[in-house]
This record gives sequence, structure tokens and C-alpha cells, in this order.
Amino acid sequence: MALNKYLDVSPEVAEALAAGRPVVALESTIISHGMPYPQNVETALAVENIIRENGAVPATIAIIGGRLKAGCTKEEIEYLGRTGTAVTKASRRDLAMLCARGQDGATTVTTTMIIAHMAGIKVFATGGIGGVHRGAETTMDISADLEELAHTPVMVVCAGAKSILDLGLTLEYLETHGVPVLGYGTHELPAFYTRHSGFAVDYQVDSPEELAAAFRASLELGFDGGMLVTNPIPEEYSMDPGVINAAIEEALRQAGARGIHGKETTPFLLAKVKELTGGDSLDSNIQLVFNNARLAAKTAACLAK
Ligand code: PSU
Ligand code: MN
Repeated sequence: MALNKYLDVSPEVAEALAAGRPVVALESTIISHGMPYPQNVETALAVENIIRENGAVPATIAIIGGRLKAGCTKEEIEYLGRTGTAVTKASRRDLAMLCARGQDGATTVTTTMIIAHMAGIKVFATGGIGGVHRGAETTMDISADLEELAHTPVMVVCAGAKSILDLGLTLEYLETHGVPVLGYGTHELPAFYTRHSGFAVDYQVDSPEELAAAFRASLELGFDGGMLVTNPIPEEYSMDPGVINAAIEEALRQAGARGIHGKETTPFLLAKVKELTGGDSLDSNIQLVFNNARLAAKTAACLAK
């Protein structure tokens, strides 16, 4: 298969894909923008190990020197983590410019899906996705992640979405665009740091085999959209809803007061919530990503059978 001229698939990932072995994509915005150095690099490398331990090959995705990387080296992950927010947060609209200029980009859920699909990777593990922001009825701030889920056939395993977003409107948007939202072992949409949101998902699914069967059917139907798997944070790492919601309300207030908008909104809110909740939210964040990596690897393994 002729691959895109801007795409570099790492030798390990290329070999696995050619042999039909399971591969799991990972995003890099979580590394450069989502966590502080050096925990970001430690976490990214630990996630890769978890994926290997669960029978799949990890493919950390990023844009380096204008090349779309499906599979980063340890050195590239270290570079993305150390450079941090100086790496452009790259959404769909940024890809062509970064390729044309030979620049770096940290991939969001959107661009990780795009590059994973170009490489032939079907399963992607992350922490949280973007969605419809609170107040979107006036700001029109809706993450490009939702649009990508509607159009790109990759299964995204996440821990739901943070309630910095309007979770109800996020589900409405996904419904309109035909994106199935599956709850892993739950009928309720998890809210990232907590297991409960009060909103129902479309289907409860209880095993990696069942997840793989669902995505296989979507592909065999010829659907070009993705599927969203929402995997609740393990109970022992979940946060007190009162604490987390107070931090979210305060972060939203500060974003409003400072007139934060556009692509800065999500990183600003995430950083504020983190600052207001101290190290606790970082620990929870790391653990839920590990949990998603395990499920994604097992699902990719079933899908490869
Ligand atoms: N939400 C989180 N953690 C994250 C992100 C969102 O809880 O790390 C990141 C992801 O990379 C996601 C992106 O794809 O932010 C969405 O940004 P925006 O809302 O600007 O589309
Ligand atoms: Mn936005």
C-alpha cells in the first residue's frame, strides 16, 4: 500500500502492521501540553510498556520537522516532553502548514486519529477527548475531535470527558454525527476524574472481545466514522466530585474573566484545574491513561485475530 508522502511509520510499527499484529496509537498533546515535565515523559514511556505487556505495539504519534510520525522513538518522546507547550498543539487545520514548513506539532485526538488512520492503525488510547464547551450556544466552541470521530474510522478509548465541557451537549453532537458511544462496564458516561456524570451512554459493553466485534462490524459496514469507548477511572483513583467540580467552576470563571478563547481554552482550563487540585489530579490522570492503554491493547489484540 502506498503510504502518504508526509508519513513516517516506525520500523517496529510497520512490521507489526504488515504482520497483522495489534498496534495502539497514542497522542502527544497529552505529553507536551497535558502534563508537566518529567512526569509527562515518564508517563508516556510507561503507557508504551503497558501496551506491550498487554500484547500490542505502541505507536506514539506526533509531527516532528514536518513529518507525520506513527511511532516515536524514546528520544522523540523525551524531546516532546521537554519542549512542552512550545510545541504547537496541532489540530486538523494545522497539519498542512506544519508539513509545508517542516515544523513540530503535538497531536490532539483529532490529528492522532488522522495519522493513525493513514498508517492503518485502528485503535487509539488517550485520557480525555475534547467536546462541546459550556456556553457553546454563544461561543460555538466545539472541539474538532467530535468532527473527526464522525469521519475517521478509528476506535478511541478514553475516560469520558471532563466536565469543563457540557457533557450533555457533547453526547447530543455525537448522536447527530452518528458516533456510537460505548461505556466499558457501565451504562453511564464517565467524567474523566470521576466515574459518574449522570448521562447515559448508547451501549454498555463488558469485554474487549465485544468492543472488537463492534468496531469490526462498523468497518465491515463500510462506515467511515469512529467509535468512542468510555472507560471509567478505576474506583481507587477516582476523585471527590465536590473537589473536582469546585476546581472546574473556578477554572471556568477565570477563563471567562481573562477572555480566553479558541485553541487556548482547553489547555487553560486543564492547567487551572490541575493547579487548583494540586498533585491529586495528576495522579488520577496518569492512572486513567494506564487503564485505557490496557483496554485498548486488549481490544486491538482481539481485533487482530
Ligand atoms: N481533554 C482532556 N485532556 C486532554 C485534552 C482534552 O481532558 O489532554 C486534549 C486532547 O489532546 C484533545 C484536545 O484532543 O485537548 C482537545 O482540544 P480542543 O478542545 O481545543 O479541541
Ligand atoms: Mn475549541
